[in-house]
Amino acid sequence: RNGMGLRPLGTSAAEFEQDLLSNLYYRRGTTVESASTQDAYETLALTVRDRLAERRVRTAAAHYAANPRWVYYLSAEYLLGKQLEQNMLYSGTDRIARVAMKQLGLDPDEVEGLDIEPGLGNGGLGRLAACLLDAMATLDIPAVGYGIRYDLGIFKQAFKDGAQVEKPDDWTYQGNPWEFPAPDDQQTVFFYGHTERDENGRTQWIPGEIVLGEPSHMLVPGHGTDTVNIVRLWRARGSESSFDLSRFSAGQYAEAVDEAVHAENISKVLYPDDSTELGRELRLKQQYFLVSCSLRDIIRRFRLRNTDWAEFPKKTVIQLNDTHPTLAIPELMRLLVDEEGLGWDLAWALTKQTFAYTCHTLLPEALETWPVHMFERLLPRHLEIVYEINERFLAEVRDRFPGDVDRLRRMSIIQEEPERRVRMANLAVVGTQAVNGVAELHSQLLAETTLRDFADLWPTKFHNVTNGISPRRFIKLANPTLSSLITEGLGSDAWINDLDQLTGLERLTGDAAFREKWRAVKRANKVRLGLGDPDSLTDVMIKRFHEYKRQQLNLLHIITLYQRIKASPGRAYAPRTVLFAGKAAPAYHAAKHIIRLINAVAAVIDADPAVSPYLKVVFPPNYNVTLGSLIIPAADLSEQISLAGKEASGTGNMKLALNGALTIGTLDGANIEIRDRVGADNFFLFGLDTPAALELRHGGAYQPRAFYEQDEELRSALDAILDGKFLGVGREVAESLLGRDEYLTLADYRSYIDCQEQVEKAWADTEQWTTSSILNTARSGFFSADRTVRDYAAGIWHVSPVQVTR
Ligand code: 26M
Repeated sequence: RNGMGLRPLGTSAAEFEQDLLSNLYYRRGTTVESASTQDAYETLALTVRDRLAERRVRTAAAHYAANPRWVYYLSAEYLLGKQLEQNMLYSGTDRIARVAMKQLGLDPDEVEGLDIEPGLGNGGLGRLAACLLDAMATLDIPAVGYGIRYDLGIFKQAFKDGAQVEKPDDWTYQGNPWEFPAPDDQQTVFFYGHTERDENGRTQWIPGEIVLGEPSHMLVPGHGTDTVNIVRLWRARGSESSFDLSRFSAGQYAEAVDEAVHAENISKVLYPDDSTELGRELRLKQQYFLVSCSLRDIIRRFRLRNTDWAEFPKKTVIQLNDTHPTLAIPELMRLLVDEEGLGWDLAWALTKQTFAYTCHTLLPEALETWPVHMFERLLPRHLEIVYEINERFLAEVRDRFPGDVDRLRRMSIIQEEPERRVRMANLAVVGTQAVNGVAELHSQLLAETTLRDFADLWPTKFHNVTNGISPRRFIKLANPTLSSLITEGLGSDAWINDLDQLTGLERLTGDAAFREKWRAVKRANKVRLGLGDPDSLTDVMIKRFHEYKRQQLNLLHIITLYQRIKASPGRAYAPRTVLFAGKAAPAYHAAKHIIRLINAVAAVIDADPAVSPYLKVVFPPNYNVTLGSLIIPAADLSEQISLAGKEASGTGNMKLALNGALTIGTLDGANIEIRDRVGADNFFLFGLDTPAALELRHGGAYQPRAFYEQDEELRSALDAILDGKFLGVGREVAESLLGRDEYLTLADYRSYIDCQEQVEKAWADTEQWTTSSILNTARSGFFSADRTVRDYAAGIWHVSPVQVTR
């Protein structure tokens, strides 16, 4: 019996089989003979989950006993990926579960196929949150992730006549076996209303709407440890008073639930934008809902073991994933000053010490600001607090830089012109003890450009923490055959939790048999993916569609190749499969035009027998963590071609390099660090660097037409689009490039085309290519999220592990 007085769950296939039968019977109310595949799936999930639940209970007990310093990760988005496979691996049941299912006559692949990915995020920022949770658990760091349980996740992408159409992602339609409801920890959230001062001069917020926050959590197990942390997600509910009994009694049934439905809209849907701020009130409401519920929960947990507010920052660090949860700063001030009665100065000192902020962008249009009038209507007390924070802050700036009004205007949390808005990034910098960018270049540019004034004022506040990825999900689970080969080559699987050990592969580059096996694995992964010729160069660009990422540059290369093949059909071209995958924000028309044009070019090439043996463009719809995990292991070439200075870090670049793809890329984000590590010989570099791009863009003299006129191949590619050669679509794309070309695509065209020729030459030398591929894997250990979390722990969080023992 274990510490809870329970019979421990078995570790053999026979015991697992018994537990499947028992769960099928008692938790689904059925038997193997009459079970549907859905019954079998839910039962398998519960049987796996049970094996983690015991670790979870022990983790909670160990954490309670230690009363440690906690990391609370606040994020509006999580892209956790499918849970079943991961939880089988982490609970050590992957093998026995499959044996047991076969024993019961169930098809494991069919049953596992019903597992659904929770798509509660847009892209890089949401997936990073999931990778950091994975690494924190693996490193035994006491942590809780807080987020929103959206009813509808990121939309499902389909193509109709080559154009993106969006469908709702009702991810819990069949239920969600991974979720633990926690109704006892429900919270109450206020909105609207007004403020009043009571007789003691204390401020009270009288709300105009009250909404309930209903928590549930999912398990976040560590790999190779007993730690199981949680991610707690909040769902909005109408409060009891929002049900209008008098209306119901009067027969107005729909009207009676109006208010409750309205409240529940808060967690209805994830906003599918990943860079432009729309300024919608419901989005602000979502942000405050997350913040209010999570802070109350954090304080509840603090109080289980502590009484003194002075201890709060010693026991708590709250990491803000971008500005989305920045309302937590004025909210903690409100709780401390209005509800707890602390003086402003003490409350402010505690607040600042508690928070840290990660910035994920440099794009000015991605910096969140909220109209003051909207902010004031929804959160009247928070606006007063923000004003007070701002006044005291500006006094400090005035002290340091007397007479510098322009600086005051730039640094103010309130933007005055052309309309009054609250600048969330300024609030986040002012209210935290540490600010970090997500790659070396990005952190440097933040301090020199976007947040320059703040770095002048507080130079030591600014940090870099280069992003990382979970080696468990992005190589062990995604690429099982390569993982086995690596384990065979290194003689142990310890590399999975200590990714620097991959350097041991370097010496195997000299082993012809190993290289042969390496190639065979890559080929088998292409066969598994099932798109395009497995012997062709598989050229992969997988990421959200955005003009700064420059999918259009890749497309211009494809058109150029197409035209070269058409012009000289006799030559021997190395077959290439170019794979795109990614979603565009539904309202981002320029990005959608690029998608439409890619699909048109793919169709034209497919229909042309002179070209199709050499060139194929594929665009599987609905890119998500699951599809990524299938594509990444099959890639030979990784396209990381953003305009230098625009991509904060990128993490797909790391996943692809780790899986042995060679990168063609600019000196942007983490590409620079990848190239530094894998070596310039194993990386295809092209394009303007950041200073050159800034000079060209802001020098004011950039004329995309000049590049068009000077470069015959470029002109011919754009003319083909303008002449309607690709089903008549995509003129908007060409016109935008010839008009403003915001992201200097035409300026980088020639350099990119020439670099792609180098790729083609390198591909022809199979053995050398394989060596480079192995070296990419061998030298990518730095990009483990375990290293990222260690960096946060040492430089920002100042937390240490808590061991969970038997
Ligand atoms: C904003 C307003 C309204 C609705 C949604 C948003 C929003 C949502 C997500 C804005 C930005 C969002 O994410 C940005 C993002 O994913 N940034 C990426 O972060 C990665 C992890 O740090 C980096 O690797 C990428 O370079 C960066 O683009």
